[in-house]
Amino acid sequence: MNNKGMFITVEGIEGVGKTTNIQFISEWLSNNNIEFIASREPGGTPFAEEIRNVLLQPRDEKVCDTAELLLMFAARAQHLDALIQPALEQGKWVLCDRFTDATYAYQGGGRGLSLDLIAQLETIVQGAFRPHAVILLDVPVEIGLGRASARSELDRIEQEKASFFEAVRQQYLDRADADPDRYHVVDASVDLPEVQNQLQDVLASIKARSS
Ligand code: Z5A
Repeated sequence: MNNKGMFITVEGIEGVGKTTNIQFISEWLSNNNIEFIASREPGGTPFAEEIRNVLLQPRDEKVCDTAELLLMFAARAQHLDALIQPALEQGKWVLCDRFTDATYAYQGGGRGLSLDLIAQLETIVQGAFRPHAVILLDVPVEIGLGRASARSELDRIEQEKASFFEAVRQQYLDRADADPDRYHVVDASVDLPEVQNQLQDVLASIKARSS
């Protein structure tokens, strides 16, 4: 896969502040005259957004873990083909709210599916393509869930127990530990201006690496 722009993903458990901080990152990119698009997973194209609705809608039927995993990658295949790769090839940066790290964290860490199986699907869908930088917003689970539940109704995955999110958070932290050049862990438990000070440093280092 050919890519000229930078592909940056933002990850973390629920309520960590991804939506809030993606707005801040978008402003930073615009102020630095970097042409970019912002997107999200699951979703990002009309077809992938339909898969998102199927995945997140609360329902009576228990969704089997493998079906959930395959739908995440089905949405991702479409998103990569129709939106992410074309934008990168035009030299744009792509800022994405979640990507495959979320699959390792939620379907691997949270659901307990095999990380090898996820890695195989990652190779099938992405080849060797990986985000250039992953910004991991990290908060203790009780803070994230407290913020998320104060804000809106919980979707199907958000209705999981705290132990599920502990495993999700741990998987994210393990992945960041294993690849410190690509992962930027930001303490998102502090006040928003302090979070954004940390983000500015991270963005400056990613920009320096891109040129
Ligand atoms: N999922 C998966 O399982 N596997 C996959 O491969 C992928 C996804 C790609 C998508 O949800 C769901 O899909 C997600 C994982 C799963 N499921 N769950 N559960 P999403 O990414 O669209 O939404 P989310 O994770 O549920 O995010 P969120 O709830 O929208 O939270 P957020 O965007 O991280 O937070 P926020 O809306 O910016 O902030 C939450 C509140 O906290 C809000 O009121 C803010 O004003 C406040 N906030 C933010 N920062 C601060 C600070 N620093 N201090 C105080 N208050 C703050």
